[in-house]
Amino acid sequence: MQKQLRSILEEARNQLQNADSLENTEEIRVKLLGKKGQLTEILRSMGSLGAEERKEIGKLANEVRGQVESMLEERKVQLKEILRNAKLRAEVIDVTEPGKIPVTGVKHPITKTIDDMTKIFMNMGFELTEGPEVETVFMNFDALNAGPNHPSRDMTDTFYITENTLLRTQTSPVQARTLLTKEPPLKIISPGRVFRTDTPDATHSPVFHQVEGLIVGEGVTMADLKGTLAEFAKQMFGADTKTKFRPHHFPFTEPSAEVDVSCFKCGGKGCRVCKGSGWIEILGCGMVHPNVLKVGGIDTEKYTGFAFGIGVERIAMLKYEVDDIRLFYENDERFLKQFR
Ligand code: 2NL
Repeated sequence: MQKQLRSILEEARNQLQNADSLENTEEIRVKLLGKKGQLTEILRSMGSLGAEERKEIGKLANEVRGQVESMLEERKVQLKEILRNAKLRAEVIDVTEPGKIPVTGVKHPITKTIDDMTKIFMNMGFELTEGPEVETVFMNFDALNAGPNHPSRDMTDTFYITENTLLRTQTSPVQARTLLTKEPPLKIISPGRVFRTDTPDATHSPVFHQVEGLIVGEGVTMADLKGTLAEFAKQMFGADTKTKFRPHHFPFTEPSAEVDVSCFKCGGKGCRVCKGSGWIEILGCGMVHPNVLKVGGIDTEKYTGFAFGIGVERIAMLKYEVDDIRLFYENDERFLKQFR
C-alpha cells in the first residue's frame, strides 16, 4: 500500500507536468483524489489492516493527498499564467502598422446622375414615383395620346412582349398611372429604365434611363414650366446657365418644346462639348395635352399641367465628357473608378 501511495504521488507529478489545460488538471484530480479515485480506493481497503498499520498508512495517505492537492494547485496557477500569456500574445496589436484602406465601390455615373437630378426636383417639392418596366400598350401609348398609327408604336422601335404588353419606351406610363389613380394637384418625378430597339453605337443603347416630371394643378402655365426647367438647369450645370426653349412636337404635350442650355464647358463661346454652337440640347417638355388629362378623368377646364422628359445618359455623357454610351454598361473598373 505504501508503494501504491508513492506511485500515486509519482503519477501526479508526471501527469501534471504534461497537463496543458485546466480541464486536464481536473481530470487528474478526479482520477487520483475523486470519489472513485485511486487514493479513495486505498483508504477504503484499509479496513483489512491492523490498527498500527492502519494509523501509519492513514498518515501517509493524508500526506499524499496534501501533496497531490498542492501540486494540483501549483500546476493550475502555472497553467492560468501560461494560457493568459498565450491569449495576450495572440491579441497583440501593432499600433505602428499603417492602416488598411478598405476598397469600396463607387456610385455608377448613371446612378449618380439620376440621384443628382432627382434631388434637384425633390427639393422643389416633386414626389418620387416609380412604376413597372413591363407596361401595357395602353399606358405606354394610348393614354399618352400616341394615336393607333403613331410611328413610335412600330415593332421596329418598341420591344413587344405580347400584343398588349411591352417594355416601356419612356417613364411617362408611370405618370399616366398617377393621372388615373390620383387627384390633382400632382407634382411627381419618375426616374427609371426604358427600352427601345436601337442598335448599340456610340450614342444609342436599347436600354437607357429617363427622368420625367409632371405637374397638374389649377393655373399651371408655360411660365411655370420655363421657370422650373431654368432653375433645374442652373442647379445641374451651374448658376450662370442660360436656357433656350425651341418649339418642337410630342404627341403628349401641346405646345411642346426642346430645351437647350448654354454650354457649361465654354460658357457659350463654342467648344468640343457643344460642338461649336455654344448650346446643348438637354430635354423635351410641354404643356400636357388635354387628351392625356382626359384619360385620367381630369377636368381640363379647371386644370392644366406641364411635363418634361430628360435623357439621363445624354446628361451624364455631357457632364463627364464620355463620348461612347456603351462605356456606361460595360462596367470596366478602369472606367468606373474615375467617378470616385
Ligand atoms: C424627351 C421628351 C417628354 C413628356 C416627356 C409627359 C408625360 C405625361 C404627359 C405629358 Cl404623363 N408628357 N412626358 C413630355 C414632354 C417631353 O420627353 O425627349 N425626352 C427625352
